[in-house]
Amino acid sequence: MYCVKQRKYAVIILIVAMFAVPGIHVVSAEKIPNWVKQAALWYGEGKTTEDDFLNAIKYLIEHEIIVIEEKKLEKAEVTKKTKVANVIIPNGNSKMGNAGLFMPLNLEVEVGTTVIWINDDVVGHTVQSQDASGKIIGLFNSDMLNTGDRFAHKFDKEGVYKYFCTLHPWRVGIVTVR
Ligand SMILES: [Cu+2]
Repeated sequence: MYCVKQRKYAVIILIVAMFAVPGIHVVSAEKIPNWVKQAALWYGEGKTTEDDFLNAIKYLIEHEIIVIEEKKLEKAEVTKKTKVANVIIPNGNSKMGNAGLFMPLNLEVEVGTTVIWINDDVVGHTVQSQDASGKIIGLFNSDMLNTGDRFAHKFDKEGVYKYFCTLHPWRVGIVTVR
């Protein structure tokens, strides 16, 4: 008798707790099948096993009657996070000539991509955005990047973006955003 009472409380606490947790909510109470309600009731009365009761809750989650929003949020975050592309500033980038070009020289990305410049050279560089005539504009402008340093900029609009290094102004690169 005492045991049944305890189970009743346990069921009530469990159900209240489930609905109180942020991110978990019941889409429609009418969608809860009668056998699930019966399973909860029987479990409370000690007439069925814990497994049956847990299976009933599992059914509600699998059929999205109970929706756990955090799971969906995480998926959306992952999709956002994948839009990243790198430009390597390679060894020899400071020298004039065709060695040590930015890799890639013209990076093509989708709108919303975060571009990360990584200095792999033994000397420092900067990344400065330019207009078509070669003048520095304040769109994306790094500080001095020493070996191993990174600089990131997110591109939210289509366009062809030119940049160069103020220390080695012959060294230019392009980011094309589609
Ligand atoms: Cu440089």
